[in-house]
Amino acid sequence: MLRYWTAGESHGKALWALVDGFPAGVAIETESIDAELRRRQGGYGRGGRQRIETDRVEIKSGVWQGRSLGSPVALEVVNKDAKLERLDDLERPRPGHGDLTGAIKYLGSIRGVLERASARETAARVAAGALAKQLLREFGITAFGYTAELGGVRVEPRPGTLDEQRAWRDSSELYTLDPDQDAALKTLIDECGKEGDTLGGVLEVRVEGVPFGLGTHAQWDRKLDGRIAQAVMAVQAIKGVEIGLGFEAARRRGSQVHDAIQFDASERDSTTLGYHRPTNNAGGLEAGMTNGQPLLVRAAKKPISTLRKPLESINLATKEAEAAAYERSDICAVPAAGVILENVVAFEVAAALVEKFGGDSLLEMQARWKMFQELAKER
Ligand code: EPS
Repeated sequence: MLRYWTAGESHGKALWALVDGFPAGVAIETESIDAELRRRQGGYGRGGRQRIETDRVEIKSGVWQGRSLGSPVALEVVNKDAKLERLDDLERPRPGHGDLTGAIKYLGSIRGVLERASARETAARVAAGALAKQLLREFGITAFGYTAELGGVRVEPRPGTLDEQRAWRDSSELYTLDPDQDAALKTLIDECGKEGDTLGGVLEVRVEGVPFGLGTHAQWDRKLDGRIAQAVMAVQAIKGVEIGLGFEAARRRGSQVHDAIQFDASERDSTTLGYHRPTNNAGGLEAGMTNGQPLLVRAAKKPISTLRKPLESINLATKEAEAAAYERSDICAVPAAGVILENVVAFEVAAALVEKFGGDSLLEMQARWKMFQELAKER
């Protein structure tokens, strides 16, 4: 079973991810994890913290001579802005953050909650996901996340190959698939910032090269759509998740929703096994199992809850009405959310891959993947 936990406070010494159940024999490069951490720090609209940090991973265990050992992999991202011991508590909880609810639930400080609720924790999740991607790469599976909407403005992806789209995304400061719209979106962010406000958006993640049969229909907590939805919803500030057509499916008739099934023996590849679906409204998942089509996941991110022009709140000490506290923050972290979601979705796909094809070593997994393809041809 491939799984992970994270630890660490936003201004503590470091963030950690502990990845358990990662198969042996996978070539691991630190650089590709660092590249994801760098992307997470980027995107127009971020705050001062990202100028302080240069996130880098240190692999503390589970890798020897560049390959995974099959033992737990401990990942560390050091915080340059480690100052937790010197920070005071807050008295005026920010609406939308965990400040009020956490302080009441734990009968403690706001600081003790916000430090862990902060989206800085996602650096550890990105590191774990970027490690999982190195396993996916061995099977030709790629996850790709981008900004689809920002502050209510939809950015239609320019049609193109995955490589072209990756190049557009990586040249867009908002990580959209149409860099020509950057200027308008940057103006929107600047104007919002001047008003002391924040912006949300919609992210999409596509996973290509996913074989048939990851996840299962047989038990609710092993359905892959459910697991992906949990991983995505559990990212800070995410308020909605859709798979494939998502909510739009509810508005259409069945004939306009379900993807017809076609077969062409000459097009048998390791992913589709020759089955062709002219549409992918299911987003690659039927009955909680992958169906050989790309996974399509969409998520809604609310605007960051720390506002420079603060909302109405209460001073917890006096119970008097006061404006919420303001700490350095971002105007818009939507592009970063696309990186985070790409990596958390990749992790869930990797976990389902390990579950289906056996986990001790990469070689064993590859042999079982091949055997499954042979057997599936008979079906
Ligand atoms: C973040 C680091 C944080 C915030 C932001 C995300 O750093 P600091 O609090 O030191 O500025 O900028 O946190 C939040 C959005 C939040 O809700 O707490 C990061 O590295 O992503």
